Amino acid sequence: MSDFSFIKTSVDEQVATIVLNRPKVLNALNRPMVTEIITAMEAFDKDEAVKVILLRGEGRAFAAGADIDEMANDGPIDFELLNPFAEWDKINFIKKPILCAAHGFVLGGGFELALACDMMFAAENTSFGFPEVTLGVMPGAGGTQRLTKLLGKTKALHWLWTGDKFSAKDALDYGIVNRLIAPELLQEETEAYARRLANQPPLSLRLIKEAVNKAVDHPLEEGMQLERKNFYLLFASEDQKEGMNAFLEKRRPNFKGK
Ligand code: DAK
Repeated sequence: MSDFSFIKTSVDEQVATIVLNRPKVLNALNRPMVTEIITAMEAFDKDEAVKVILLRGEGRAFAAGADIDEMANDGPIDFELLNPFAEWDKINFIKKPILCAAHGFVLGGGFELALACDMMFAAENTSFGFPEVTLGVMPGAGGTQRLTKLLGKTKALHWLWTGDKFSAKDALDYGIVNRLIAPELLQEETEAYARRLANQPPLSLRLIKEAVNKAVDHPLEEGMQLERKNFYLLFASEDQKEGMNAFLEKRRPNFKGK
């Protein structure tokens, strides 16, 4: 995967990293860049050597939003014909854990991309926000929905209506961010966490992800049924036998993802 123009990718110790790489424009997300991110995610999702996907930004920001230059002259028919949301929707189908290391600015579409990840770690100096309202538009790639599910209606409306930026501390208090980290340690600590997940049994991670996502959007009974199905399924895995035998034999398990 070396043919990318707007991202960089690498794999180390079963952790695949995707780096947003348009630092001169604070990683503003143009359409080819979004396609590259999704292409890389889908390839890593199928790659047996990868257990966890990590997303971060080069330069001063994670991403300061969608590329305003690119969309300034767009009309609704352009969107209908280009169908750009189809690309974004594909993130929802990635089965492996996706971690986001956020820093600098996490705005607009950049915030929507970060919220589409499973967990977010943020540098203490990060600013979050949805400034779309100040441009005469509104978030369109899940921002109103994901923010409201996390914050509740009244807080979400405040940030979406004003377009104000909020701090990393606010993001932590709202449950948007898992942990705040000193900026110089963000990459190292997020990678360490990713490696920790990479050593967990991969089938458990993916079926837990599916069940937890079900809890966000569906009634309890439906979620419980999926949880039970996934629970049964894991007893068909070699890793279940290995994990339980290792416990009984008082040794460390060697998980294979099978
Ligand atoms: N788009 C294009 N260029 C951007 C950009 C953006 N979102 N954000 C920053 N840049 C560029 C700046 O124009 C500047 O370029 P030069 O002038 O150097 O050529 C360079 O990055 C550095 O930015 P600044 O000089 O402004 O840096 P400052 O530190 O002074 O300010 C800032 C940083 C983040 C406060 C400021 O750059 C800023 O306000 N940026 C815009 C933030 C914003 O409004 N973002 C929301 C965009 S709307 C969709 C999916 C999603 C979306 C839309 C459609 N589909 C699937 C259809 C999402 C929409 C949005 O995100």
